Amino acid sequence: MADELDTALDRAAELLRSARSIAVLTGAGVSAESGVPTFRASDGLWEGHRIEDVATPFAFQRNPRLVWQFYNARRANVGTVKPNPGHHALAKMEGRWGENFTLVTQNVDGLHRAAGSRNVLEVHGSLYRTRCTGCDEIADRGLEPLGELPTCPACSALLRPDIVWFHEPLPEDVWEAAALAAHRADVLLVVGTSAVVYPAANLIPIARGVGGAKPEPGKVIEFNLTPTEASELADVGVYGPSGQTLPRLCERLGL
Ligand code: BJW
Ligand code: ZN
Repeated sequence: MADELDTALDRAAELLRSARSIAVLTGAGVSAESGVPTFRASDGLWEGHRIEDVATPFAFQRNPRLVWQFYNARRANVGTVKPNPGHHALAKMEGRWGENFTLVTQNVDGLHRAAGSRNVLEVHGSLYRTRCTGCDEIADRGLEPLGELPTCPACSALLRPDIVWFHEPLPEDVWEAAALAAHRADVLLVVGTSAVVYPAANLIPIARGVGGAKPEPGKVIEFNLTPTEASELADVGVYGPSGQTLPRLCERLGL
């Protein structure tokens, strides 16, 4: 088993050494070792509610208090956690590839930036920000407690978390930048995501050039505990906790 992991890490390092442009897609698994719960683990519930029942615009219309309870609990949790060695390894890699390294994250916890990553595209929004349901103003509120039904200082309308819920479009400029990074990438790392949520999961076929969109298909390397929906399109699968496997990859790259 250890041999299999070593072989996969060797192959991953070899692909990366010859890559000019790298994109990364991360999901909740990269933050699991920091103590942030993932979405689709065996219980996968928040106080008995499925994520699909609290993370939609319809849920917010129906019961904004419940939805704010969910997000205030998540904001409080994120205030107690720190980036783990997996986040730090990705920040180190950006140091080596510079502007040719783009980190696309589905996470809303801010831990990649806290680890020092700079070129970060948050495609599902951020727990740090609020958006006004009246005037649309977006504000960075850090992790300060926001109360049960926070309102806009400018127009008094109800605030919502600046998070992309199911049935909502991703922010267009952020999504376009993410798709371009995947299209340009020689290698895409897919880290800690079940790859079942779209359009984020489409970055994998985009990087591969499925449909003939790229002269030279990009390589895909998956880092997860287990194979996922992404595995079929992956050239290499590195299975183990990303807080351990990503630092081992960095060692092989001399970082
Ligand atoms: C480790 C580890 C360790 C653990 N080391 N690994 C039917 C078919 C296809 C699509 C749809 C459909 N019905 C609806 C849709 C569309 C829908 C969708 O994709 N649904 C699917 C579930 C089927 N998508 C949308 O609605 C999107 N919008 C959209 O399509 O808009 C269209 C539109 C256009 C124009 C106008 C209007 C609309 C929006 C999607 C937004 C998703 N948002 C969420 C909630 C955010 C709320 C919040 O955070 O509070 O984002 S859903 C939730 O899932 C969250 C995550 O970012 C996202 C992805 O989850 P992730 O990160 O992959 O986590 P997990 O838990 O699933 O996986 C963790 C993985 O880590 C596992 O694999 C573990 O093994 C691994 N792991 N420990 C390494 N130590
Ligand atoms: Zn307002």
